[in-house]
Amino acid sequence: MFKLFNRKAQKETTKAKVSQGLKKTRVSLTQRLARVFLGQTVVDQNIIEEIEMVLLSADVGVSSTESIIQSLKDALSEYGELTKEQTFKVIKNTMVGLIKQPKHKTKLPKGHTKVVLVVGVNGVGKTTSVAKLVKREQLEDKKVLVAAGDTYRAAAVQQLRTWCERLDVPIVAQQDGADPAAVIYDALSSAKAKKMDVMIADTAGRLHTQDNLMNELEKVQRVLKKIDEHAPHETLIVLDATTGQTAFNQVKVFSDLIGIDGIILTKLDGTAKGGIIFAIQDKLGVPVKYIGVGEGVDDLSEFKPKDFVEALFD
Ligand SMILES: Nc1nc2c(ncn2[C@@H]2O[C@H](COP(=O)(O)OP(=O)(O)O)[C@@H](O)[C@H]2O)c(=O)[nH]1
Ligand SMILES: [Mg+2]
Repeated sequence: MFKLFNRKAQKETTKAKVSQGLKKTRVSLTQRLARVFLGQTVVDQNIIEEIEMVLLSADVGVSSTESIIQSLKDALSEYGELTKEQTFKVIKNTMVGLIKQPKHKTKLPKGHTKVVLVVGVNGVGKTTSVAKLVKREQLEDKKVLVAAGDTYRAAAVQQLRTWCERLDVPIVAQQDGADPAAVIYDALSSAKAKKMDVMIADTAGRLHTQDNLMNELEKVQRVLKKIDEHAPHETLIVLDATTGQTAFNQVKVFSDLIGIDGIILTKLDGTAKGGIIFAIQDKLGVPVKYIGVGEGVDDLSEFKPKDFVEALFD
């Protein structure tokens, strides 16, 4: 009962955090859209063009913007004129429709340890996201073990250790320069021996070359399969929403070489260009699974298109 209450309270908090985190994008988007309507109650062709500019400047992306504009044109020709409210409604509905929902994951058999591999370039928020994912699993009463797969920088293991101490979860780590595949392999063996529900592995974002990094991640995936042929069950790429277009190239490189199941889009709280989420879904076809809206462990939310769009406008 208490737990149920806790979870409900947690959901409310998360909702508020998402709304707070999207404030910059919301203010930019809605204020600029409202300005387009200043003194007018109906939409005509000129206004539609101005709306197009606002959407593009929020990084919604060319083809997503085109879809939204087409919906507005269709609605306009059907109804002759549109109020501001009707216009917002068309924009919101089209935005929700643009986002493909991830296909349902097959449930793991009971007693199986789920393996989650967190990848991405340096500084995007991988280690912080690992901590946030741990917290989410804990709220679901899952037992979690963390693997310190970023052995490239000394500070990386310490940063993860600090999080794990705070969250009170076991961590498997070795000295700097250790083979990440060996660390993560050990971590999964240990997680299985301890009957953990989930093992989450942090990884390095930079090596001497990109080829090195990809080879290393490939090796990690390969050795995990020696223990569980289906592992990793999820390879998630972390992207920094404030970096704009470069994020697209990162997904392309990682997904071509190691395969990606989903995206964690971080730092949405730090940008007015949260519209990038539409461009990502549209262009990459890789689902956004979580969004990061702050530096704390509670600042991660499952990405739900409808809630996201509501938060963008309300
Ligand atoms: N504002 C904000 N900062 C974040 C978020 N996620 C991570 N950070 C910060 O980004 C910086 C780099 O994060 P870190 O997890 O070390 O990145 P890594 O190099 O990919 O492991 C840290 O200062 C984090 O606190 C987020 O969603 N919002
Ligand atoms: Mg890190």
